[in-house]
Amino acid sequence: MVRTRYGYEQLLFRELKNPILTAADWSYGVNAVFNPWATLLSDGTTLLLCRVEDLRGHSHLCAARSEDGISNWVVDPKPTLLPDPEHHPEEIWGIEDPRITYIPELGKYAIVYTSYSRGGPGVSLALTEVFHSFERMGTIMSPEDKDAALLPERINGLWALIHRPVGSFGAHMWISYSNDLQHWGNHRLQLEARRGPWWDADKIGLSPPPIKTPRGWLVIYHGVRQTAAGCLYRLGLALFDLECPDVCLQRGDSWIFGPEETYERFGDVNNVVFPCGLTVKPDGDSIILYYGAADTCICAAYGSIRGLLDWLDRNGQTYAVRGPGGIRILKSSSTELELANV
Ligand code: BMA
Repeated sequence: MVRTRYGYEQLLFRELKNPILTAADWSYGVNAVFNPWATLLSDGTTLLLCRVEDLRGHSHLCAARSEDGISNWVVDPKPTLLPDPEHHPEEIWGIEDPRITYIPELGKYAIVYTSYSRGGPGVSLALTEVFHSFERMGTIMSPEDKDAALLPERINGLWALIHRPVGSFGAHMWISYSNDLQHWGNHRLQLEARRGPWWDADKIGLSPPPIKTPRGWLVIYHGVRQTAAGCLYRLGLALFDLECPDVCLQRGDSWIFGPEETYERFGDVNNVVFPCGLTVKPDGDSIILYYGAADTCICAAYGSIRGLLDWLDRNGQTYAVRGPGGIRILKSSSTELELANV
């Protein structure tokens, strides 16, 4: 077992060349590049769709491509997807943090992103086949809501969207269902932010789209701890049932990755690691996680799906189990978990 300098088990290993992309790699003037989504194209090229913050503070999305996923990036010479406030007023203050899912049934990628409206950040959807032209479907979740992604396949005949609305009872992860990708219902609380001093108290959100494994949907989520010195963004793990993704099977109590290196600790927003995408190697197990560091630059870290699942087995609490008779819920909320631990 490898331990980080803080003594906890290391599951994600930083690329030594981090940061792999910065604002200096863009041919037009930008303030910061961060929070990228990632995929491996059919020819093996890695494509990142990056959040790019311009010199007004508004964001758009821009693609960068690399043969090895680490170096020699070819960045689109102009923005790949700009806000379109004329037709979509909800994008007036920019578009941010894309989480993209390839949907085999449609033969298209579904880009779910934050659209920053005058009423706050909401969730929008666009479809694309090739990342050159985009079919916008508009807002699918009204503000305040973000950190959303689609599952790649229908669940019991319905599309499923994970998202993170903010309410007076905190910012928790929810899952909603739709039969046309436009109208959403059957809203269910999927994973609660914990409370008090927890690393994931008050505010959590999906990081990359869930990874489908034989044991369930593996979710890397971010937790936000508010401190007197500002927020700390760290990553944790949870596993959800394949057929009922609103049911959490396992969740880790501790974070698995947090800001440690200078490029994560200091930037426009200090102490942030924020992935929106990852690639899985042809072995089906090795991953490269792509994340924004300190809302300033883009970094990569290596891990393994098996390693993440093993860690959950050793360190996670079990919330529910699926047996021959169906799902048995053991604990229904993090609040009960807290009480059980007292
Ligand atoms: C979140 C999102 C991210 C950002 C993070 C830290 O709410 O807006 O885009 O990286 O805050 O500032």
